[in-house]
Amino acid sequence: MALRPFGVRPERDPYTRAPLPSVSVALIGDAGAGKTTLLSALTLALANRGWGVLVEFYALDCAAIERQNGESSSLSHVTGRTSRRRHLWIDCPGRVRYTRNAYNGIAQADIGVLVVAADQGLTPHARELVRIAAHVGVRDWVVFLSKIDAPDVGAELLELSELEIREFMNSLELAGDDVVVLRGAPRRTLELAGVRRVIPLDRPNEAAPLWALLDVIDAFALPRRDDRGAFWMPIDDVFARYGPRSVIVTGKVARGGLALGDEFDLLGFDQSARGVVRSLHQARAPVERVSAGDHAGVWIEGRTRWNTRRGQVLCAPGRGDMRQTLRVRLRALTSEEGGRSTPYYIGYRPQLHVHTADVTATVVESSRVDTPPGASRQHRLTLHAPIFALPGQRIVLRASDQTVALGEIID
Ligand SMILES: Nc1nc2c(ncn2[C@@H]2O[C@H](COP(=O)(O)OP(=O)(O)OP(=O)(O)O)[C@@H](O)[C@H]2O)c(=O)[nH]1
Ligand SMILES: [Mg+2]
Repeated sequence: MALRPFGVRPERDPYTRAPLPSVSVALIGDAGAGKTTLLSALTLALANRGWGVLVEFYALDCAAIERQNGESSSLSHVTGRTSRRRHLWIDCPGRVRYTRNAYNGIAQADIGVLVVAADQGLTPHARELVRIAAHVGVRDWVVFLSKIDAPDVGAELLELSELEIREFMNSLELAGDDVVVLRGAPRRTLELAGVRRVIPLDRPNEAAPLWALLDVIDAFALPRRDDRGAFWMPIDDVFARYGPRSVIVTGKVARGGLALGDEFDLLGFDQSARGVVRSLHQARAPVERVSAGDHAGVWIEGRTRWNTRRGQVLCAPGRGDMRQTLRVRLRALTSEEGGRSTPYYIGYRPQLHVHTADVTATVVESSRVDTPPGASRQHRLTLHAPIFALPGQRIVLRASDQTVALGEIID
């Protein structure tokens, strides 16, 4: 039995109605760079063409803590479309203490938009986030220099910021010389739209950088998706719906597909349960099937928010196993790269991030006793809770709000 849908009506939603390929785009940058404002302005431009629904700034940063502090703390997902693609926009928080949430958004992204405030420049934390994203597989980038209307921002400063960004992207082998750098003032665009929320026709330049951003995103080659393999999807969020003993879990399908009526296993953090898909959603509208690359919502009966959490995965029945020890290959970051300035040793206990999971890990064996900044090592890690993990997956080790090392799972 499929349940009555919640949220938008699919026949009215520009995203679900369009039979177009979809990509997910993460907005990444330091706190106060203007990501949420840019996203709101983008939805304004799309809404003006009937290609999306306007999402106001305060609807993106809507949690009490976000309103109080004037900054994003959790992820926001917004959908829209152009004539060529459907877009899932992910607004990542920029504050250092929310890096865990930003990481979660990065793990779902195909394309990155690096937002840099013209009056702030490329900060160390923005560099850290780009480095992490590039490592976990976000290779297509656009840069948006925002707040060009701020006082003291002149042509010279813009040129300098642009140079610095290109140089940095080159250092990560992200084709910094060719990356498109756009300049705009999204807040001004929103202000000009006034209460009627229409960008004035006599100010075509206001929306130009927004359309240029969409053009660049549509010009990237479509990411390769593995539709054929065994299904698995990391859970990024859990919502209580339809009563106390059922939840909706959301996440981006990593591999394979899932349809109504299919069975699945839910694994991770000491939980292992089997379920049946009774209701599936995409962009809050009901669908019959989702496949690799789609951001999906799956209704699960018989579970609660207390035993279902981010970092667990859904996978094809019997096709996933949980791991409590991992062999990994990694490189410790230097302090210039935002890493530690001193070595760490066997017994070190950082936080391991893999897909949307994060779990405390202990280094129990290492190819050398010490791992100074910049060194490459193989480690055996024991995890404090078993999680679903696959060989070849990229990992990030973090501790005390620092990225300590980047690597991958050997087995
Ligand atoms: N002058 C000017 N200010 C802007 C512009 N865009 C955003 N701002 C201001 O910059 C501040 C931060 O903007 P946000 O969009 O919340 O920044 P954010 O990157 O989402 O920040 P976090 O959520 O904390 O990561 C707000 O006060 C905005 O009003 C712009 O184009 N021009
Ligand atoms: Mg924000």
